[in-house]
Formats: sequence, structure tokens, C-alpha cells
Amino acid sequence: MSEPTDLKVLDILLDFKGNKIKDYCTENLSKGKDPYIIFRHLSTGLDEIGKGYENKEFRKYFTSDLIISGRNMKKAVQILKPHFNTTIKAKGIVILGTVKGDVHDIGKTILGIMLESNGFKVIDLGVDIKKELFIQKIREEKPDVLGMSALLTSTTSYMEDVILQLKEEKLRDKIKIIVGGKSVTEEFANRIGADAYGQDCIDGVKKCLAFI
Ligand code: B12
Repeated sequence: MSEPTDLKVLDILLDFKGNKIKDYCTENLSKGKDPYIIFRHLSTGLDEIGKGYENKEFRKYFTSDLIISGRNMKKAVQILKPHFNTTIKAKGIVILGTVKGDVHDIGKTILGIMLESNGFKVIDLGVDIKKELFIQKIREEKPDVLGMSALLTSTTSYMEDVILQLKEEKLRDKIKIIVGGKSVTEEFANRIGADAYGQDCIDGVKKCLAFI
């Protein structure tokens, strides 16, 4: 993450009408800027907003700011999506989902887009996914990889519940599991018995390619 968050990015992310994000992405793309760099720059802004929200002594941002910035980030993803590079081709099915109790889906959605551009078939189950649905879809679709996302510290432990359920259903050995999201660490991934931890989408794609 080379570029620091500037005020312009914060202003763009917090634009209620959502026009600025569109202009920002299209202008930068037309200048030939790498879409992933644009995305990373916007992500630093989201981080800043998250920290300002977290600071209880001097709360700089509120839930409405999280909602607006999240919505704008999703718009950016839609604009940047067709411009992500398609470099390496691989075959494989990946099921993705944000676990039960968690509705954060921006990172997971980007991961899905990047996996698709790398030749994977992606079945994105969405957010707030219960273990029963993960199991049902794994039985139906027989994916090579299951990717779970969680951003809340309170929801990460549900990833372990899913893995335990997979073991109980004798499905664990049939699938590779990768976990990620802001509140997930490599150490946590190892502890719950996942096969890999993805620090970001690029790392996630690399690890999924390595599975195949
Ligand atoms: C936008 C946002 C929201 C939006 C979400 C919109 C959406 N559609 O996703 C809304 C407003 C809904 C929201 C709600 C809440 N949020 Co919120 N939110 C954020 C914010 C600002 C940005 C998250 C984001 O999208 N980042 C950008 C993406 C690209 O990053 P990412 O998801 O981390 O993904 C990257 C990696 O983690 C990785 N990755 C992610 N998933 C996966 C999966 C795999 C398999 C792999 C390999 C990799 C991977 O790849 C991505 C990078 O390439 C963060 C702050 C922050 N800096 O993260 C808070 C934050 C996550 N939210 C937080 C909180 C507390 C909440 C609420 C509880 C607030 C409330 N009081 O209501 C609710 C919870 C709702 C729920 N039940 O889930 C806290 C969590 C604290 C904690 N430790 O638990 C944070 C950290 C803010 C803070 N600092 O307090 N939020």
C-alpha cells in the first residue's frame, strides 16, 4: 500500500450522491492507472473511515459514514471489475461466502471477481451464510475450494463451526479451505484447520491457484 490516504479519497468515499466515485474511477482508468492500485487507494480510505469510527474518545465517523463509504466502494468495484487483469488461466470451482452474522462483502466480492478473471468458476453465496447452506452447496456443486470471509471479531469463530461440520459430514478431505477478512489472521487460520489464509485478494488468488 504505497499511497497515503488523501482527503480527496475520503471526500469521494463519503459522497452521499455517489457521483464522485464514478468520476474518480473513470478518470484514473482513462489515465491508464492500474485498477488494482485505484482499488487499494480507495481501500486505505475505507480503513481510515473504519479507524475514525472505532475511536470512541473522538468519534470522527458514524454508522452512516460506513454505509455510504461501503456503498461507494461497491460502485467502484463494479466500474473497476472489467479492467482487472486476466493473466493466468486455471480451472476449478470456488464457493465463497461471508459467514453467519456478518454482512461485510466488499473484499469477498473483489476476491470473486479476481478469481473469475483467473479462470475459476465462482459461486458466491453472499453474506450471513449458515453452515447448513455451505454444506448443501458443497454437496451440490462439488467445488475444489471453499473461501470464507469475516470482518467482525465476533463472527470469525463461525468459520471453525463450518469446518467442524464439514468434518462431521465427511466432506472436509474433499475440499481446500481458505479464509480471510480483516479479523482473520494466519495463526487463526492454522488453529481452526483451514488450508490457507489470504491476506488480501491477490494472496487469495495465488493460494487458490496453488491448490489447483
Ligand atoms: C464498509 C464497512 C461496513 C459496511 C459493509 C458494507 C458491505 N457491503 O460490505 C456496513 C455499513 C454494512 C458495516 C456494518 C457494520 N460494521 Co463495518 N466496516 C466497514 C469498513 C469501513 C470497510 C470494510 C471493507 O469493505 N473494506 C474494504 C475491503 C476490500 O476489505 P476487506 O473486506 O477487509 O477485504 C480485504 C481482505 O480482508 C481480504 N479478504 C476479505 N475476505 C476474504 C476472504 C478470503 C477467502 C480471502 C482469501 C481474502 C479476503 O481481501 C480484501 C483485500 O484484497 C470496515 C473498516 C475497515 N477498515 O475494514 C468496518 C468494520 C469492519 N465494521 C465494523 C463494525 C463494528 C460494524 C458494525 C457492527 C457496525 C454497527 N454498529 O452496526 C456493522 C456489522 C454488520 C454485520 N452484522 O456484519 C468494525 C469491526 C470491528 C471488529 N473488530 O469486529 C470495522 C473494522 C470498523 C471499525 N474499525 O470499528 N460495515
